[in-house]
Amino acid sequence: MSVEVGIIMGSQSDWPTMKRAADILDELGVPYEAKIVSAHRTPDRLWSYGKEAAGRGLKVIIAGAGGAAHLPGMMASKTRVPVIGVPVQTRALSGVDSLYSIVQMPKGFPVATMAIGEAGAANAGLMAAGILATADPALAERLDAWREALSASIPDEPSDD
Ligand code: RP5
Repeated sequence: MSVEVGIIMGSQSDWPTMKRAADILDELGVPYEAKIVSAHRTPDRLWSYGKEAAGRGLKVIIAGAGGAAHLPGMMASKTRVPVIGVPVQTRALSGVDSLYSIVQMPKGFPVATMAIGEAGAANAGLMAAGILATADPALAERLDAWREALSASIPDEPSDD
């Protein structure tokens, strides 16, 4: 079966954040590919990736970028494959720049925008798994179990430790 989730990011420096999405997909047994595709530094790569995404069998694209974060939106403009955007936390503006760059898409080209940083990347992995689980009962069971385990790990009361 072809890989159905593509994780793309603007730079190698985004990988520590985007790896949180990959970790979740590993935990849930969802195959993925991870690529560096920069809207500014490798625009031709972005164009080819978007042009070929649906034909290659990708079902969801998780796109993370920081600063002037045009990657998720540009990818959404080039493919009908759903794009989940992850605003990478930046030093200068703490990722608010990334968030605003990703979230304010014009009507017609949606990007499902997550929270800033690692929590957003992890949630992007969960969102991608949830989308695939609508047509994959075995994955749906694994995702339900993952969610139940998380709930079960939360203590009833706080401790001083
Ligand atoms: C963006 O610029 C990338 O997504 C990254 O978050 C940011 C900084 O990139 P580097 O200068 O660290 O390569 O395009």
